[in-house]
Amino acid sequence: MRVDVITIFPDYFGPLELSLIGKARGTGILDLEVHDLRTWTSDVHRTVDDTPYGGGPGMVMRPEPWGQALDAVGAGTLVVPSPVGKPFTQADAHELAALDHLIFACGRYEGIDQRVIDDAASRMPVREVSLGDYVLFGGEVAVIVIMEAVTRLLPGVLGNADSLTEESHAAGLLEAPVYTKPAAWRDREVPDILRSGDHGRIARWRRDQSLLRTAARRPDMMASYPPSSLDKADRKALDDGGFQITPPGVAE
Ligand code: JD8
Repeated sequence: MRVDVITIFPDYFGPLELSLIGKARGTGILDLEVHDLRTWTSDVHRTVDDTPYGGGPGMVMRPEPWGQALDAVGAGTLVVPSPVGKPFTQADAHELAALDHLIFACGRYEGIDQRVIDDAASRMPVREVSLGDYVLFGGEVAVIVIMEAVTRLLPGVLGNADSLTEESHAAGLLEAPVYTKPAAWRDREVPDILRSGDHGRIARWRRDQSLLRTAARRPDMMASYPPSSLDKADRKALDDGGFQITPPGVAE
C-alpha cells in the first residue's frame, strides 16, 4: 500500500517508524511518505494560512499549496480528518486497508479552504472522517490513529491474522477481561474458570463477559448487535446481569 501524508508538522510522524508500522515499511508492505506542505509555497515566509472570508476567529489554510501538493502526490483516496467528518470505524479501516493508494491531508488552524476538498473530489474519492466528538489541534494525531488501525489489517503485518477475526469491534462486542501470571496479585485472584483448562466453560465465561460489558458500557453496540446472534445462553447471561434484551420475534 502506498500512503502519502501532507502536513505542516512532518515530525509528528516519527512514531510511524516504530513497532509494527515501522516493520511494515521495512518489509515493503507499506510505502509511506510524509510531505511538508510548505514545500509547495513560493513566498519567503512559506505562508500556508490566511484570514477567513466572512471574518471570524483564527486562520484558514490557503488553497494554492494544497492544490499543488495534491497534484504532486497523484490520485488515490483522499482521507481528510475533520471534526465535521463521518465517525471513523473498524469497517472504514477494513475498507481503506483494501485500497492501493491513500493520501492523508492534515489540516490545522480553523481548517482547509473548502475548495481544496471540492477540487480533489472532482478527480478522486474523498473521505472526511472524525475520530470522535472532541476537538483536536489538527489532523496529525488522527492520521496516526487511522494508519495504525489500517496497517494492522494489511496482510503480513500481524503475526497471526486469526486474532483479527476474534477481536471485539470486528465481532460487534467488547472484549472480555484478560489475565496473565501470577495467579494471585495484590490479593486479587485470576478467575478460577480461566485456570480450569475447560475450554468450553472458558469460552462461555468470555462470551458472557463480552455481552455484559457491551450491554453495560456500549448500549449502542448492543442495540445494533443482531438479535439472531444471541442464543439462549447469551440471553440468560444478559438477563442474569439485569439487562433486558428483546426476546426473538418481538418488535424492538
Ligand atoms: C482536523 C484543524 C482544529 C477544528 C477549530 C480547533 C478529527 N475528532 C476530531 N476532533 N478534532 C479533529 C480535527 C481538528 C482540526 C483539524 C481534525 C484541522 N483542526 C480546528 C475546528 C475548530 N480548530 C478531529 N479527525
